Amino acid sequence: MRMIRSILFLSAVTLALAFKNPHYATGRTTMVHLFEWKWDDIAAECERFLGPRGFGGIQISPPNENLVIWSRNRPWWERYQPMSYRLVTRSGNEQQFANMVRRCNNVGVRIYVDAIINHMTGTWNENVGTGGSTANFGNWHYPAVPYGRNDFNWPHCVIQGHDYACCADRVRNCELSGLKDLNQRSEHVRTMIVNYMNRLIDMGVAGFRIDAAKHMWPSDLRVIYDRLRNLNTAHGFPSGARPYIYQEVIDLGGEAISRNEYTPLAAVTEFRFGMELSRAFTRGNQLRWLVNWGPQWGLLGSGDALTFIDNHDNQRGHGAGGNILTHKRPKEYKGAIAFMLAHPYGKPQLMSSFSFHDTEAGPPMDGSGNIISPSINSDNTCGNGWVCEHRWRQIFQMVAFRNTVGNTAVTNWWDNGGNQIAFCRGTMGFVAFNNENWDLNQRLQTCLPAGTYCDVISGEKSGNRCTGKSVVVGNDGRAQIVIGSHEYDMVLAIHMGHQSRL
Ligand code: QV4
Ligand code: CA
Repeated sequence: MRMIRSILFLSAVTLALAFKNPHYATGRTTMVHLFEWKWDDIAAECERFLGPRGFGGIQISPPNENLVIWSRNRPWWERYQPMSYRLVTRSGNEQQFANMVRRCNNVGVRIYVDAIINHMTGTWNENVGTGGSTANFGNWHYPAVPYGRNDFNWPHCVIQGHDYACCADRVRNCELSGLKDLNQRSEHVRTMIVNYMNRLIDMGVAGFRIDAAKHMWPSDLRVIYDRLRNLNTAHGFPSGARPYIYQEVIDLGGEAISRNEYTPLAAVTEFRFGMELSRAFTRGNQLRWLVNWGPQWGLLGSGDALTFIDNHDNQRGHGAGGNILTHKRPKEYKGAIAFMLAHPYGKPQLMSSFSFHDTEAGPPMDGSGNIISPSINSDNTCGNGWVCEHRWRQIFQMVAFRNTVGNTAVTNWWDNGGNQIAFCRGTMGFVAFNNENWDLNQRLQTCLPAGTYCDVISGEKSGNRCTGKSVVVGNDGRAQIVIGSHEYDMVLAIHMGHQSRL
């Protein structure tokens, strides 16, 4: 009896953890959302930058066919209007997709697919997909899947703003801004979705972002997840590995639907994370309070949380929660990103954007709507309208910091009682932040062996010297740490990796 009970207990634990492992290559910790990138460009970026720099994975834009919306000049959000599960979009076709996944996996970088399985397109005047498919909106007919009337939720209704507070069933069974709402209790719908996701798994992807997960019943999602195949061992995954699944549930509190309904299934996007850190790094809160950052702040358990500062929605005022830091406030943004990457809580995701003024505008494109590739400048930053935050030194160097410090704990927390803080990660790394109007100039414990280290924020190691600040650690582990309030960045970071240690 006791044995049966412990077997049952163990299998419940394994089930709960099953979809929460990103299956990064050894020593990697961080993924980046390459928003609206083309597959060929991603493959090249894996080989020339992400692989060598130790990135763990990439969230890609939805790979399935979407409605072409010229009446709005091809907004970025047309990709959230599915026409079919054919792998043809402005990012590339099926062959280019397969090629990207193989080339990225070969250099240790995993691919995570943004899966839109809650709905199909809304009704529009135009009616051709990126793969040439058409639909009959009035009949809820999507022949390229195929879906028909019986595959959608009835009676027809549209989610109203106040539904989020009162009515979970309406949030899940009505349309999200007019997008035709699939019924995931339909056996045919389940089969079509599972076939789509399994095809991607066979092609070597490592997992999925579940778009609009809040708008689907957890019990239906569980059936779908359980039918997914294990990751493809021919792409280097261990046998028996389940896909990594992180569900988009925006839960800032006070709604009928809670993120806790989804954590028993798989990981969840933790939107409170970026909201709180944005507030702290814009001085809406003092950095010293971050001493107990994590669940004590009302955040999810660390293993359940996909963490980020901004995403493709809230960086442009879509979705929920305003005042999120983005690349448009670089000093504060890099501070918040550095804290995310230096602190052990959560599984971090970086945002990599195209620049925009118009919040609806699509990616850089030519007159025919083709996406223009990012160019790479001599200083390794991007051009042609691409921001490429992941190529900012202060950001990619902190990815290396996180990889180096591994599972070490936060120790030797120091603060000035306000907006200057510092801490060690075991004996592997040290980081300091100055978000005051005056300089930080303190002799602090770095927990590192005596020696000279290059600060990876103000510069980098070049041969046997530092292009930015050097930090000399004494035999007692202490070093003089200086971050002027008018410096370009508010962070200083040193660690045991070859990028920092002289
Ligand atoms: C319009 C009207 C509606 C009307 C409808 C009638 O606004 O009132 O009912 O026409 O046809 C676009 C337009 C929107 C339009 C809609 C329907 O912006 O005006 O409705 O299409 O055709 C992205 C954008 C949306 C966009 C959608 C589809 O953000 O603006 O809608 O793509 O193209 C909640 C959810 C959360 C969601 C978030 C944005 O809980 O799940 O809102 N986040 C995800 C994605 C997001 C995406 C979707 C979900 C939908 O991250 O990018 O929405 O797939 O918080
Ligand atoms: Ca729904």
